[in-house]
Amino acid sequence: MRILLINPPGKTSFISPPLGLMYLAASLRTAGHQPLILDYLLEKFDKDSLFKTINQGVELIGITAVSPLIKNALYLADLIKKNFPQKTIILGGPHPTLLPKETLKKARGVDYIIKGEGEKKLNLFIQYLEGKKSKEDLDGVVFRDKNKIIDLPQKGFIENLDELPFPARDLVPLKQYSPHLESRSKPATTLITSRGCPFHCIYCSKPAFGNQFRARSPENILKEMKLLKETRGIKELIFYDDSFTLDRKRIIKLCELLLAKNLDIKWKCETRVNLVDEELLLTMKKAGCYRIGYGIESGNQKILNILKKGITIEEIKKAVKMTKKAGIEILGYFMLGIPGETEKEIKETINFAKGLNIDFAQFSIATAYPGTELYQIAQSQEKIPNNWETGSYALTGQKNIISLCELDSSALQKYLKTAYRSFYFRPAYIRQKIKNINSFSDVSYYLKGLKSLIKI
Ligand code: B12
Ligand code: SF4
Repeated sequence: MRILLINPPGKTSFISPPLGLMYLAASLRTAGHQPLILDYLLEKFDKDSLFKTINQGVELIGITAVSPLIKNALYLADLIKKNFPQKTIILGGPHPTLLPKETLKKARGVDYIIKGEGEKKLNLFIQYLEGKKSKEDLDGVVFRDKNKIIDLPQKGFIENLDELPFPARDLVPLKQYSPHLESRSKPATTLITSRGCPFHCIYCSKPAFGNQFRARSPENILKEMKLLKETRGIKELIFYDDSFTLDRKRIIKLCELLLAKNLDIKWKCETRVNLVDEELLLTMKKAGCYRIGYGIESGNQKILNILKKGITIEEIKKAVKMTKKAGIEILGYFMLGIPGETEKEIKETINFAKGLNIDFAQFSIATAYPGTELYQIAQSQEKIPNNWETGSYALTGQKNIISLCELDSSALQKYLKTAYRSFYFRPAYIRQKIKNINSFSDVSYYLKGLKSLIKI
């Protein structure tokens, strides 16, 4: 079957290859189907060319949606349905997984929602369309039945991630993406090596992959890295795992393999401050890691506790010290405007960020995504207006934000700007960066990094 997978148009800070759709496509191909991908975050949306593609034998259309893009995803589904009423349209991804029934109620153009990890479920669903399976066999599918919405439970997660074929990167123009704050070496691309997270940060929506951590083996990761280097000349990799170092032994083993095979690829990752130690960081540095992003969030312990972040100010300081000692750059993520946060505590976070010895900082305004504990808190405090439309969630840097704290949204926006300016335009910071410049490529790296952050 010919299947078109679509990333809806919208705004984003960085345009990354759509790993979710590429994973789906790879599994579809293994099952003998012909998948195509249209990524409207990257390429300009053009109705005529979309219709032309659909007319070339496409039978099934799958659209992905994170919450900020749900409005656009539903618009696209309606548009396609109106023009191709006979085609089956499925919606998947984090937003419909979080709010399956509510989404399907609004989505006249959508026939089915598939919740959670899609690789196996989508193949099963196609077998159902082909008459090889019955409705009872379906997994995590939501559909209309007369006037009712039937929401079938998910039957579990994919236990062995090594079984999955590598993402179908050949279906997207890989070179055109710019995935993340400026890279040291080019070409760079992304990969993901684990799914699921056992922590409980109240702002996080992690429904697709659940609480149970599952990870690919070091050997399987090495195979993908090698393939990317040999077939595409990739020089840098960005790991998109939620907490890359959650299984310490796995990462040590991966680093040993990278060193033994002399892969010579630069890489960066994200993790939690309580999941690193000196030996691990030194090994990662030797194996090519040059930057770690830590979710630091706040400089105030009370706020970290409200967020249920499960880390302490001391752990943050210790991780920063060890990481710098290992020679690895640090990108700190911070959040402003948490419920219960005062103006004084927002200033404390900004000053904390400046006082830490970190190389980059990214500040965001706390956003309550549906399905999260933060959303429930915001709702109980009547911070979410009744007429708030699905899809108007704040993207970093957008103006239509809802303040969840005591400040109003324009004051919060002002603090966001202050945070960036006072972090990046400090004389001490500028002096430090100039001292680190060893070549023209270093100048270009810092300038481009700064430019992409200021755009946020
Ligand atoms: C890397 C990343 C980014 C990157 C790159 C995004 C990208 N295009 O790949 C950047 C930094 C740009 C980013 C930005 C944002 N992100 Co982000 N991001 C992630 C992260 C860490 C990994 C994404 C990924 O590659 N996953 C791996 C793939 C395999 O998973 P997947 O895409 O979910 O796809 C699987 C299933 O969802 C499902 N599926 C997906 N689509 C479809 C479609 C069909 C038809 C079917 C059947 C199934 C299906 O099957 C796939 C395979 O199993 C996730 C967290 C996570 N662990 O997933 C957050 C996450 C997706 N991001 C999130 C958020 C909130 C954002 C921002 C809004 C942040 C902000 N305030 O600016 C923006 C939105 C940008 C945008 N317009 O899209 C939330 C989304 C929550 C929500 N309610 O939608 C997540 C879940 C983080 C979290 N835990 O809260 N993000
Ligand atoms: S923010 Fe990160 S550590 Fe916290 S629950 Fe989400 S994925 Fe896990």
